[in-house]
Amino acid sequence: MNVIDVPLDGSGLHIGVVAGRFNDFVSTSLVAGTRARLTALGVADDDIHLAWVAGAFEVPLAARAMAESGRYDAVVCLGAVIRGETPHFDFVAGEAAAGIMRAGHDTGVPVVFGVLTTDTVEQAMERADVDRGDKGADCADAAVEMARLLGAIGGG
Ligand code: INI
Repeated sequence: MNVIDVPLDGSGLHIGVVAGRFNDFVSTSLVAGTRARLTALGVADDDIHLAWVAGAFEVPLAARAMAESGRYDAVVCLGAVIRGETPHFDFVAGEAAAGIMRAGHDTGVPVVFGVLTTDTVEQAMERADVDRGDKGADCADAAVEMARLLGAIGGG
């Protein structure tokens, strides 16, 4: 069996990041984790472009615009939808997830899902904290891996 093995090497890649301002104390931590890991993987800081949007509901549209622009090898979507604080949790979280998936599938550009969906603020902070869950870093890994993988397969 031939395994398509891709290096986790971000050098030369251009990465878009979209972050929801809602619950910004969580999103800021996610952005920090993503940026730090992208940098550690060799992505030039100038080649990381960050767009803030109002909330998770707006993330998919901005991510799609970035993906369609042709300027990015992958797009990372970040945000936090916290059940305890919203009666329309399911709509916001569900539409964000579906829209982010569609943005990737429709454009062929990897669009990575880093919108936290939790019951409490504490759970969100635990997952976003760069010294604990560091979900932002996981998303950076996924973005670089998917960009390299699509390149290796020939679809990117
Ligand atoms: N947006 C979030 O990113 N997280 C939330 O928890 C949230 N709550 O609680 O409602 C939220 N709402 C805003 C939404 O994403 C849109 O910005 C707003 O509805 C305007 O379209």
